[in-house]
Amino acid sequence: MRIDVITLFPELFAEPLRASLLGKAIEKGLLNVQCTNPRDFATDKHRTVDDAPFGGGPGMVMKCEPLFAAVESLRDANSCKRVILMSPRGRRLTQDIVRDLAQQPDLVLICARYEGVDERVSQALCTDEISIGDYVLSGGEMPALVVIEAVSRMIPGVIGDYESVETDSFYDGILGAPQYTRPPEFRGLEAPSVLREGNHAAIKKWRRKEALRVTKKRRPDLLMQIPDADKKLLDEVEREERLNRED
Ligand code: 4GO
Repeated sequence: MRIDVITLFPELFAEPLRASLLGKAIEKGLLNVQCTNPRDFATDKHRTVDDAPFGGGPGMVMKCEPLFAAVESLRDANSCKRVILMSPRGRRLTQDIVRDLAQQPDLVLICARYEGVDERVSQALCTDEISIGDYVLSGGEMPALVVIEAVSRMIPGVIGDYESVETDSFYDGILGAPQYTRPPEFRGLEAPSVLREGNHAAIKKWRRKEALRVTKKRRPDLLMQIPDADKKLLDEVEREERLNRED
């Protein structure tokens, strides 16, 4: 997959793309990330990329021309079918959106700075506007890195052991089950014995049940569309919780 990032600060991408899984994905040729600086497409002698907002107000707005020119310069290397503006006004990123983006052959991610971009950028240049959560950052670079990392791990071959993707939180819409490793007992805290007894059917059921338990406690909104098999397990969880309350 090819990802083009439009950013005034390409240096923010160097280290995160070198380390760990992303570095390996790039090394293996599974992922190609290229930064394009809109400043290189400014035509005046000061290389201006921003201007004062029409109507007045604080700060500066990123101009249309350098952003359009930067994206249009990619037309050969990138289909530009999905041009995504990272913005707190966007659709909130979910694993479903990540999965959809991971199916694309290429993506363009636009990182805003200052007070944001001229509205005509989101209107006529971008196909999507995505937010990584309800908070404001000084630029879209960290959100773009979040998208790159989330999307990359869904590309076959990026994570050697694909099974580990399938046990992630949100993989099938609910939170992940608790995990334990050695030692079996730490400062009086025990790892559940079922995980150490080698009964794989029992382990599978325990994990599913605990995943449902933690989801019910922390994110009940995610339980709206679980399959019937899970509803039975959730009933068991609820019965156990009632019994615990009684004694
Ligand atoms: C995206 C961009 C937050 C997000 C941003 C987010 N802040 N929640 N800041 O995904 C306007 C200028 C947008 C800086 C940018």
